Amino acid sequence: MNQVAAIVPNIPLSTWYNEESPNQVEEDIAQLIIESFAPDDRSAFLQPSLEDIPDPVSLKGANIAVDMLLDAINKNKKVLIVGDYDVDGITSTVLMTRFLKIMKFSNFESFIPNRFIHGYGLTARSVDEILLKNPDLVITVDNGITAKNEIDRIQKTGAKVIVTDHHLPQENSHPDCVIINPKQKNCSYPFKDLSGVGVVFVFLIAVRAALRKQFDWKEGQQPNLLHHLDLVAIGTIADQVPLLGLNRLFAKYGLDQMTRRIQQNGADEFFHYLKVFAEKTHVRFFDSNCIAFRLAPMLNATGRMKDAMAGVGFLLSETEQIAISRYNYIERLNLKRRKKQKTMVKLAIEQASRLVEQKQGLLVYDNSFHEGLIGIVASRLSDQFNQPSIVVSDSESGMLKASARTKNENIMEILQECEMYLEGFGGHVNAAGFSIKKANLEKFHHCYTDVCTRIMLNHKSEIFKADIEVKLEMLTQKLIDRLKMFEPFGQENKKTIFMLQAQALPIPIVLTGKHLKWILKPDLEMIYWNGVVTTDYDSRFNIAFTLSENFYRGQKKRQLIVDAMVPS
Ligand SMILES: [Mn+2]
Repeated sequence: MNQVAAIVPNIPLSTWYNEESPNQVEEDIAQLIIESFAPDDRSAFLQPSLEDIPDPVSLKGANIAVDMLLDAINKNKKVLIVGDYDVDGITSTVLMTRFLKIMKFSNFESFIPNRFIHGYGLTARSVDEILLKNPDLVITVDNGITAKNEIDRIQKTGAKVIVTDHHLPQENSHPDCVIINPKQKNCSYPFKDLSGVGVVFVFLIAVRAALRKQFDWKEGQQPNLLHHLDLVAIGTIADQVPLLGLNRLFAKYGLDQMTRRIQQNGADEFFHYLKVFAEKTHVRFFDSNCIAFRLAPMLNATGRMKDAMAGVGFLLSETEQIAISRYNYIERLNLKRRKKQKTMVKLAIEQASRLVEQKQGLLVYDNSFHEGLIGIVASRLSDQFNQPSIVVSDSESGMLKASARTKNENIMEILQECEMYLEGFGGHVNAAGFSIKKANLEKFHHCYTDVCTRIMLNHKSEIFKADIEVKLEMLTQKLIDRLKMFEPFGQENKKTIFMLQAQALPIPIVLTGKHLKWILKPDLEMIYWNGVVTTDYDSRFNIAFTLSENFYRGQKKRQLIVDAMVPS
């Protein structure tokens, strides 16, 4: 963010601060933040309640899928759960598995395609593997919505298929089977943005309601699905779906539950993984950062480096001993992943540095790049160079695979303009992937940099938008405590970016040669990661920052984490 020309707050101090009632500052700020959300989303911050989970009767396909699953359970038919190799897919698979285990049903298996053996997702080779297992009923979780041909092939053997997914359906690849996906046509489930594991959870609510009719459960006998929100929270946060509405509810209650579980003595069935993870990583409470930066990368490393079933196995560990040995295995994969990633990032940055002066839009390729890590590396380039970034690798299929990331530009629009060189692409506004023939790479590269250069000419020197302007003396512990009501933070519920005008700053301490730290008060610090060193700290600055708390050696400090700093 070095090219920031000015910082502008959405809500300037003069529009909200009332000097006559300064005691209300925390409440006023909390109110401003609540009002920044759409009216429908506000209540989830005030009194979020699990009672608010909408009834799955409106979930299209759920009724018939419930009958199919209960029929399989009652007749002891062979059930196969087919997951996806990322954290959402892993937790979805584990949630289905836990449920069947609780039902004392054992004639099932789970399978996640191994990208090194079967390719990515439900490929022809995945179907070969599925058919070898002779299933009567296949349930896909977090995948399947675009696998029409593959699912046709499974159904031709007489097996039945239920697709549960949350990805966007495409008209020409829509499977011809029972589908549960809030994004499909004519589904009136009110909440559309569920993760894959969220969809499974809501489906299981419907299954349990049907079971309640079948069995005469006494108080306390029926399976309590709410005990399994740990998995829903992990998948929801890791998949970066908007953390609002129902997703926020799942994440908030799931994280609270996880924290409570590691504080108890011993672990209940299913939760050995949690205790072991917390002990090994010295985690004392769970928040979205802990999931996004510690647990999710570990679980992802299994699918990226080896086999996502190792992640499933870890989450299902039956004893503490088993959990420890599986943790150690996964942590080794994760270290391998980090090492490989470090080498890739270094190479990618070297290449990018040579390109950066020429045209807008970065694209790097090396035949040593690991296909499973190109997305992470593209994110790093986009963070560092603040430009659309594409990382290309060889792949098993012989085609090149690429991952693209942007911050301010719409990558899908950029790719559309160069579509003629691509073999297929898909994704979201700021993240996409595509495959391309090696012979087309150079032509695509030209097209892409031309498009980026044209688009980015329009916003050369940037205005950094902050949310609320405050004064330094407002940044109290009381404010930090009040803002905790907005946790967990994530997609579409980001930490508030404050802005303040500083008159004169003390000389900063330079940490490890590149980070800056100011001690503003004994318990208040300001940190600027990779901060730009200027010598003129006695001038006035506009500073954009988020507020944090830091615990170090038993001491609690308030921290301002700087996003941008501009002389005013
Ligand atoms: Mn997903």
